[in-house]
Amino acid sequence: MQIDVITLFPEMINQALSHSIPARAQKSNKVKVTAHFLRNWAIDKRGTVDDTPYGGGPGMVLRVDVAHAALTAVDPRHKAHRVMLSPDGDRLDQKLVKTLSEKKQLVLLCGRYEGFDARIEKYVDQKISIGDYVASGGELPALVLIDAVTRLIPGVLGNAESLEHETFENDVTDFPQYTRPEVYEKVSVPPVLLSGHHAEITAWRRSQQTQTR
Ligand code: 4H3
Repeated sequence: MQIDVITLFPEMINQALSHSIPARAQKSNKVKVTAHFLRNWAIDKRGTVDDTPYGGGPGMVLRVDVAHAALTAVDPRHKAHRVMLSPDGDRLDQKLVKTLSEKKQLVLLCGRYEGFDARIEKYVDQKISIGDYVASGGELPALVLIDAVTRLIPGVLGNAESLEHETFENDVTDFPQYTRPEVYEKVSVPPVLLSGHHAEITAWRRSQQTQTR
């Protein structure tokens, strides 16, 4: 999968994806994330990408011509699924993450300030929100989306990180896990887990799982 991120802070994207599972996914060529600096499509040599809002009010609005030029440069034939991170978008849940993980290319458009000129909506396929709160920019929401999507791409997770029992897979929560010490501040590990009876352990774990849908 190819993921292109259009942002005023490309280093936020590159830095966050340089660790752990997302880093390994990129090294193995199963996913390639490219961060593009929105200012490269500025209207002038000063690097202008925004302007004051028509009708007045505080803050600055990102220009639609600049954002459209960036989208066209990154995805000239509109082959990609173009997503803008926005607090009023479709809520990101594991089902949407799964759908996104099956795309060949995603383009993620990250706003700052008061957001993009509303006319940008014509040039994106979907607005997505990671939850009902406002962040200072679209980058952190984009990173949450990238992390969740990337780990569903076949071959990205190793055996030790298998999706098999994970929450949302099979529509149930994961079961509680324990490790040493056997007793901590008078609280013991459930005895069944120390019993060595595999059928009983499996049954107990099932009893601990609840439906997610
Ligand atoms: C997405 C984007 C929250 C989310 C975002 C979310 C900054 C959108 C700016 C950016 C606009 C102001 N906040 N819940 N913030 O997924 O470009 O809204």
